[in-house]
Order: sequence, then C-alpha cells, then structure tokens
Amino acid sequence: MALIHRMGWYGTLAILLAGATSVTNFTPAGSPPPPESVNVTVRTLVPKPVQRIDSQGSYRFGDGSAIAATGDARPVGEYLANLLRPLTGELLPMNPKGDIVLVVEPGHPAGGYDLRVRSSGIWIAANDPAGLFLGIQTLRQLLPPPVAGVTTWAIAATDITDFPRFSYRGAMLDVARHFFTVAEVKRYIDEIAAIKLNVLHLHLSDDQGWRLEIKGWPKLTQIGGVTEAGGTPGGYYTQAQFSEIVAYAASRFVTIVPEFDMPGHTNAALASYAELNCSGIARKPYYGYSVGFSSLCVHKEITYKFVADIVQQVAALNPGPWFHLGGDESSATSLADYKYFVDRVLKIIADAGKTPMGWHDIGYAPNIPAGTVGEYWDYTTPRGGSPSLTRWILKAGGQLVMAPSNVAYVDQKYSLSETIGTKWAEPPLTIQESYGWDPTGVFPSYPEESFLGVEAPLWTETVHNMQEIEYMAFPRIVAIAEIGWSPNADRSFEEFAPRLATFGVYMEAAGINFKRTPGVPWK
Ligand code: TNX
Repeated sequence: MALIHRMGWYGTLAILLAGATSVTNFTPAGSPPPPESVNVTVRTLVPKPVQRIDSQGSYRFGDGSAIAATGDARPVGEYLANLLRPLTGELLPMNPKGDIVLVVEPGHPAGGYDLRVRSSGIWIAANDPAGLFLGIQTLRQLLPPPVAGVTTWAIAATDITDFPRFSYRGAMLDVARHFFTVAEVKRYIDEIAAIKLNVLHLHLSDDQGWRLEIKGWPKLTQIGGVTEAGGTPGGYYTQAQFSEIVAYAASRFVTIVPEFDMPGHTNAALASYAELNCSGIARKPYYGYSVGFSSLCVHKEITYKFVADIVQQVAALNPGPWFHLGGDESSATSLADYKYFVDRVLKIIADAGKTPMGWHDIGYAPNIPAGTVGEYWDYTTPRGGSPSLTRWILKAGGQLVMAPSNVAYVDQKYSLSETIGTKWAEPPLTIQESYGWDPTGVFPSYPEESFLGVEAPLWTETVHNMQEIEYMAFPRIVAIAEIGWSPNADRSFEEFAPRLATFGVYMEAAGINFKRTPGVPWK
C-alpha cells in the first residue's frame, strides 16, 4: 500500500521527469533538483493574502522531505504531517533538520504568518502557533488539489506575508433548530478553519431545542433536548461531548462562542421547567418556525439562578473569552423587562470572568460592561433602532461583530426557486452580494476599532444535515472569510471569482457539497 501511494506521490513524478523504470529511482531533497521540465502551476488563494511575490523555481516533495517543527511549533507540524499523509502514503517524518521548516518566534505579522517556498525547502514562521496554523492553510492551497491523477507534488516558489484585517472571523451554526452531531460539528470546524475563520459560534438553545447538558437541570436535555424543528428527534451534547468539541476546535485554533439565547427564544427551557414560566405552567414543546413568542420570567429569582448555572458551567468548560446571551427578537418580553433582564445577565457573565456577547438588541440595556460585543444582524443599510443600539454598545466601550442579515446570513436562499433556505432578509443572497460589502462601510462614521470582526450565521430551520449545511455555507462563507481577512482596497468580485473557482476544485476533493453559484467560472 505504501508503495502504491508513493508511486502516486513521487514515483510517477520521477517517471515523468526522468523516464525512470523504477519507482524508487528518485532524487531525494537536498540532492540536485530534477530538471524543471514539469511546469508547476502557480495556485491562487482564498482568502487573498496581503502580499505575495512569486519567483522562479519550485519545491518538490520527495522522500527526503521532512518537517522541522520543534517546541511550540511541534503540534502544528504534526497536524501538517497528518494532512499530507493521504498524499504521501506515509507520515511525512518530523526531523529537526528537515526542509519544511515551521518556526514560532517574534517578529512576524500580528495574527498572521510569513511563508517562503524555494527549491530547497519551505519555511513558515509566525509569532504563535495560531499564525503558523494559518500559514499551513495557505500551504494546502499552494499544493495541487488532492485529487486522483495528480502526479507532481510541487509548489511554485513564492514569498507571502499575510495577516488578517479582523481578529474575529466567525461562522455561526444553529444546532438548536436542527441538531448536529459532534462529528458533524468537527467537520464544519475543519471546513471553516481551512478558509482562516477562527471562531465557531454555536447557537445552543432556542424554542425548538436545548442542546447542552446543564448539571442540576436534567430536564433541559430530557425534555428540551429531544425535540427539533419539524418534529424530528433532536439531541444534545453531554458536557464531555461539548468539551470534545472545544478541544477539537482548539486544535484548529478555532474559539467556540457558546450562545444560549434569552430571554426570548426559550420555549425549550420553558417546556422543560414549569418554574421558569411566569404562569408556573410548563409550555408545550415547539416544532415550528416562528420567532418572538417565548420569554423567561424576568421577575422570578429562579430565572437568575438558572442563568448563573448555565453561565458558570459553560465558563468552566470553555476557555474562550466570550459568552453569547442571544437577546434577539424578544417580542414577548416588555422593553422594561428586557432592559432589567439583560442588565442582570450581562453582570452574571462578567462576574463569571467572560466577555458578554449578544445580538445588537442588547444595546437596549442601560449598563453594558466595557468590552461587550454586539453582533449586528440588521441590513447593510441600517434601519429602525439599529444605529442607536450599536452606538450605545460602542459608547460603553464595546465592539461590533458584523453579520448583516442581507449579506452574511447564509441561511438565506440562493434564489427564490431553491427548496432550502429562509427568505426574510432580502433574498436571493447571491455570491456577488455576499462578497460585495464592507463591514466598516455599514457604519462609516464609527472608528475602525469599533469593529472586532465578521461572522456568517447559518440558521437551520430548513437545514437538516451536513450536506445541506455545506450547500448553504459554501461558497458564500468563503466570501465572508475573505472580507474578514483581506485588505478591503484589494478586493473585487471579478478578481475573486476565478480564485473561488480554483478553490472549488479543493472543495470538491474534500467532498464539500457546495453550490455552483452563477457568475463563478467553476471548473
Ligand atoms: C432571525 S436576526 C433570527 C433567527 C432566525 C433567523 C432565520 C436573529 C438574531 N435571529 O432566530 O433563525 O432569522 O433567518
């Protein structure tokens, strides 16, 4: 088996280059390079790097290739070795004298990396392992797509200096409307990490389901955990499974943002515990698609015991800095009650040592702790109260994550004839529209530091499985990833489209069920 793999990987190259008769007759790295008779394709990248200078020559993988990654770089080196394994047929060895050098050291771009490819080797350096990991994602796209028939495992020489525009580059997955397994969430983490997203926001509770075990509140999962939209069986994560997701995300340098939506979007909790209702009567489970009809009982103390238990347990399970309290569409809570409730919950979160995050509606709260993150969901042309709500969050020393629903909500239909997707935020949401906006341009008068980053939410009322997750997210989430990463002045859809088409070949090789959106020259 190893031999067959090696043939595919290097031996075939040796045959092509030298007309060799034996697959073991190859030139190890370090020896004179094989003749440059094979044109090595210069491969484009998504997201687009900040600076790239290509040059003559290429690096060719061979049996002499080895990864040099010591100290803090070592785990990322092992990750790279595992990635290349399907190509090489055996684990690419780790060797401190290897020619694929990964370095963690100061002096590189903040949040990013430097990468060089030469005929003599590959060098990636970053200030921290997270930056190195991002450099590896670039390296993956510089390699040929891992499809059958590729014979030349080589990379054209290049110098890349790259760093993100925003530190927060998120995807949101709604596991409440439909439940997704640990394996599915892990797959999504790998998919978003490949395009340099570094946050996965999990929407863990809503009217249709409660998705995390909370100690002392067993009925949340016994009753709230077994339902989902449409009436099919739901599911939930045990705390151990949640920790498994958090640890897997950390291995991909992805931070989990746990969201428990409140005071509205709480029917599943209200169905589980009668005492959380003002009436003292448990609500019926909900399988539908409406919003804005449920509320925790704001003037009962048990409500705050409930919230504190969730916040504290989740804070202990998740090292990430943020706890997201939702706070959207609380139409069944009076404004006075909403303000009182959100103020108290913001304090519970801050007291647990976490930075509060919420949909921008939390800007109604009178007392917002400094650092609080408001997630903006209104349109790219702000309407109604959204300018004053966001301004209040900023005035309190907070920041915004931009997820305008008319361009970043990847649950919106691609076209009105699609069967999957919702259609309230001005669909169709085409790839051109997902790409063609600037987060800071939504509020041009706010200073640049008001914007922590961007996010692509995937609500799942109409999304049932991994295939449908991928279909809705890809390729539009690639557009959002580039908006979050690349300098705005460098971006145009005309230039993005062919790079996206190239990435399509990689998505196909990875088995991602993406939509071949019109306007992109898919291969
Ligand atoms: C709005 S805008 C929601 C979600 C729905 C979504 C469907 C916002 C913060 N919440 O409750 O799932 O629309 O597109």
